[in-house]
Amino acid sequence: MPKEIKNLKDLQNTEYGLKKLFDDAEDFLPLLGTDYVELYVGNAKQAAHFYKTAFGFQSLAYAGLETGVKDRVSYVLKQDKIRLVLTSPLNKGGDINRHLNEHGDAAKVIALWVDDATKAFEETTKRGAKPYFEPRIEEDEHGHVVKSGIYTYGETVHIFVERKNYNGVFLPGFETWESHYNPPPVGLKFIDHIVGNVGWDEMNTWCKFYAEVMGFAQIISFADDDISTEYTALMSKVMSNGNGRIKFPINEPAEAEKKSQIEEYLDFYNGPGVQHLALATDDIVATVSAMRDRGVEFLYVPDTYYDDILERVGEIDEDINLLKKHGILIDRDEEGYLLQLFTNNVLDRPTMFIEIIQRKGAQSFGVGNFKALFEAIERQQAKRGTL
Ligand code: TYF
Ligand code: FE
Repeated sequence: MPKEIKNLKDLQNTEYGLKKLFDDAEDFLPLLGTDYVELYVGNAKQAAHFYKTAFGFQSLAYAGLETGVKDRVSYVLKQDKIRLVLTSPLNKGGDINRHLNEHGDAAKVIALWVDDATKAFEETTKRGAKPYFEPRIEEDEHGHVVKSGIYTYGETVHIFVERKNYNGVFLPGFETWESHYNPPPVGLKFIDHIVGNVGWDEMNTWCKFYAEVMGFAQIISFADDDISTEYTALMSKVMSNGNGRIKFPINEPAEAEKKSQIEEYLDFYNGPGVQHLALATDDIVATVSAMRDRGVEFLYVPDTYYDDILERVGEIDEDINLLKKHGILIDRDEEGYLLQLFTNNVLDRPTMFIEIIQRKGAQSFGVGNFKALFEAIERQQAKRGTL
């Protein structure tokens, strides 16, 4: 069992660094990376068009009536290492329709790339994970994959994907999606982290789940003194796997003068679920400016944020006026700095949004921006009448 680390300083401290933390014990759940994220949506064809046009994703694969799938349709999009699957039901009834009715469009699956999906299932279920489905082989003319699945918070699931014996375009059952419409990428590279919102007093339960069931360690904690009450009402802890490729911050609502943004999420989502996907770029100004041109709406940050910014973050490589023009936020920690900003909700319900992040050394999550960020979120909440 990994030790708990309370804050980022402890992480830098080699004694508690991630590597050291996991050296002692064999990692019982080695994860190679995020395999894909699957969203259940009301209209996958139109959602795919949106993620291509606005976010620069490329057409990759398709499954549906034309490929022999009768009950659902899935479009798979790709940008560098990020794969997004958009799935809609084709008939009435069934679990996807029920899920859509309950949660609206939603990130249902966070799929994790593993070497051994059978062992991943055994190791996690014997530590208490609730099974989603048992290990199974899926095959076509390009080879076979092994998949298994477990539940995490709410109705969200992790699917383990073992693809070492597969060389098809995505997964068995999918065909290459040839499209004549191919807007260029905007420079998104990989998934940096995926955040879950859980219910009142449930943060520690789910951090414990990631520690005990999945062998993750806590790398950061934002408690009341950092962020809640004065500005917004939430607490957050970041869980990471052993190689640091998978980072899952977990938020819970906290009591404050204003209604917690997490509570608003829970009300509209009807329970715990994915709050944001953070997508990494290595040129945030270019990425954000392309996304703005293509219709993506970002949270509005007032110009005053930039008044004393250089005193707070010190020397940075970027032109501060360009950052200001695009509303990009900056934060520094002991290791370096990071640049980030957040879209407005990308769904009809005020549930999920996307973060764009560029790390320049910093391995933290932008705590210095929380005041400006949460005030911006609260302005949106006020417009919705949910503050
Ligand atoms: O992932 C994070 O921790 C940052 C900050 O409701 C954040 O992106 C935390 C909570 C939240 C929105 C952003
Ligand atoms: Fe984030």
